Amino acid sequence: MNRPPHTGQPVEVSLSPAEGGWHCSHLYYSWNRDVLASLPAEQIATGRADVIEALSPDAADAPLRVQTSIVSGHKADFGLMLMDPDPLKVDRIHQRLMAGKLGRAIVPGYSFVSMTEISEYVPTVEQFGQKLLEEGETEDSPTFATKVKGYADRLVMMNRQRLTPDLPEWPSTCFYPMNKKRKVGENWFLLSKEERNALMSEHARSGMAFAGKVSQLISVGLGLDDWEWGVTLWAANPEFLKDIVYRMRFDEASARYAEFGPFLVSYICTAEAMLDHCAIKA
Ligand code: 76R
Repeated sequence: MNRPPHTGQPVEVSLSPAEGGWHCSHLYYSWNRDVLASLPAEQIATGRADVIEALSPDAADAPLRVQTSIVSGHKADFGLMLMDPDPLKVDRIHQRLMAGKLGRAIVPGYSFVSMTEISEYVPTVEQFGQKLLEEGETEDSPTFATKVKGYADRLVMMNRQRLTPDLPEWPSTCFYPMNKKRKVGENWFLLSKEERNALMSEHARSGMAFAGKVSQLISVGLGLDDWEWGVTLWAANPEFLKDIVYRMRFDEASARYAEFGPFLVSYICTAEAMLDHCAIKA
């Protein structure tokens, strides 16, 4: 990329998040059946190959994460979740889809652009130790040191997973954008850090009750898109998606302060399986 001209202090120019995180796009598309019906059979056959190639997670220039899914309901026919340190690598998938032989039949629907990050509410090792002391542990007990060390080790893994996530193998996924309210009397951003910490800690506890059933990724849309956060959930069974979202409605952080955008539920598959499912055939 060309470096933009700048004046004053030289600044480091880079498109990759400085914290080591990734750009993340959630993209949703539908098929235009009128256009499909007008295409000659060989164009559909080569077009299918174009889509499969564009969405191949193994292609040399593919973003580091490429996930295709079949969307339930009328909001879209298929969805993509793409992640890479380079936002243009992510965007290129969209352009390749549109430039392929089926491009005219693919209708972009909803998109959400965000980045991975480590939330400011993840307890530090010190805060974790402090909490243990408040819960009755003593600093000289052998369990205290073991628990603190255990958390410090887990934290390294958890931070890596937040910034550069491995996508779970589970088949059901759900995405929705959300804001924290800024209303007179109910303004998340005017709460003290202590108040927000307490609410987020209640939130995290109810999330952890779903360990082994639901996995989540919170990506940030602040400054990048219309909503502040993107919530991606993966579940071993779609029923768990409803269960966790219902449960969290009762957390004060959600009940009082959360606002939600559209929900998109989908089922992860290969590009080929998505094309078959959508009956894209010559
Ligand atoms: O990152 C961590 O796992 C530490 C604890 C934690 C944080 C900091 C956590 C845990 N979340 C955090 C931050 Mn969450 N989360 C949501 C939603 O539908 C709703 O009501 C809200 C949407 C779900 C379903 C969910 C699930 N979380 C956040 C933030 C960022 C706030 C900020 O930075 O200002 C948002 C917007 C948010 C929303 N959360 C968990 C879960 C689950 C399942 C967990 C447990 C994680 C685990 O066990 O791995």
